[in-house]
Amino acid sequence: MPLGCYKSAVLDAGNPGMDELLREALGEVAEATTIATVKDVEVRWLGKKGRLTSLLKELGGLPPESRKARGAELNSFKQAVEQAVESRRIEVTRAEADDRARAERIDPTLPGHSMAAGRLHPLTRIVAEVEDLFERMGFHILDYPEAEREYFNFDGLNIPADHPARDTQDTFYLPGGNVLRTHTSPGQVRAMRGLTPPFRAIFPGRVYRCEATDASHEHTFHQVEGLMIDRSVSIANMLSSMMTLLEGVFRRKVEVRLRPGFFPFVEPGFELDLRCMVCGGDGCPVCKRSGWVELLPCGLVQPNVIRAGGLDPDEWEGWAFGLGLSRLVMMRYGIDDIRWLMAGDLRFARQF
Ligand code: FA5
Repeated sequence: MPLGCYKSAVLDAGNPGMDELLREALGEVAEATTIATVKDVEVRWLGKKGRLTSLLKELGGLPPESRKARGAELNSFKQAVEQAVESRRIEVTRAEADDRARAERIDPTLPGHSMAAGRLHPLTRIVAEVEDLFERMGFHILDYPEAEREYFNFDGLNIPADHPARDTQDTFYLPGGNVLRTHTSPGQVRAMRGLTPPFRAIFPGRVYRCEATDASHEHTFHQVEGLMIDRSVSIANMLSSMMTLLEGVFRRKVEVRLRPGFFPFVEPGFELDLRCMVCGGDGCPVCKRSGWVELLPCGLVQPNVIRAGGLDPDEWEGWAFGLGLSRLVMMRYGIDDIRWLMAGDLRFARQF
């Protein structure tokens, strides 16, 4: 039976007390605005200790002739309140769901949070370019340990035990006959032992030296070693590979100078210097006011090193270079202090 019928049935029963009560109950139901308050009203009227229950308890004390009519009246009252509570519960549940949906509404037209895009470190970029250049010239790209056996870092490279390069000022010694490699040259002996000649390879990597830092010196920096082993190699071929590298990185002709250089693992040895690109050759802290930057030592591989690599120096020759990659990056981007490269400063990295 619809609510209105119960209502009129009770209201029309001619009992002003019940009419009043029903109005009061329905008023409370209508005022409940949450599930919890609807429940409160239900308990207050229909619960075990509710007002209707106490009225029902009074039925037993009535004379039998009026008990039936009173019982029917209370029953109608009960049904009217129950139905009102149920309808109100449905309304309030819907209203609460609507409120929640409104509060949680997503507006897809609002601008999103912008994500900061990362950048490649300039060293990473140049390594990728150098690797690409040499790969196209048929070179292997190799990778060797940074924590290196003393043997490969020194002895195998014809650097005897009393050589100044072994001085503790230059080398970070590790336990068990190991060092943090001071250059990428240990890869020369490893490559000769690992590859079948003839071959050509480069090995880029991080190297460590226990030395004071300044605008062009770091304790941790990067080099790229180049090595070619064949039955007969030429200095001209070595120089042309190095110029291909430099002109590939700078995308133009560059000014260099070649002078003799001494390294126990090459003979003859050379130093290839680059006209300083930070000051244009006028002189600055990077080039130590000389206008030239030491960049690319090189030479023909010393026979003892070929031997350490397990090859016969009467049968095989080689050339090698050791590019100062960190300084190359400085020249390419005009960076006036090498210490920026490893500083981890985002203001620096964001410029590339
Ligand atoms: C060597 O390390 C040799 N292994 C290079 C070599 C390889 C010679 C093969 C012959 C044949 P040197 O110590 O000069 O050489 O370092 C090579 C280059 O690394 C330098 O020309 C310079 O560009 C760079 N370099 C050297 N020391 C530092 C440093 N502390 N900080 C930054 N760059 C450096």
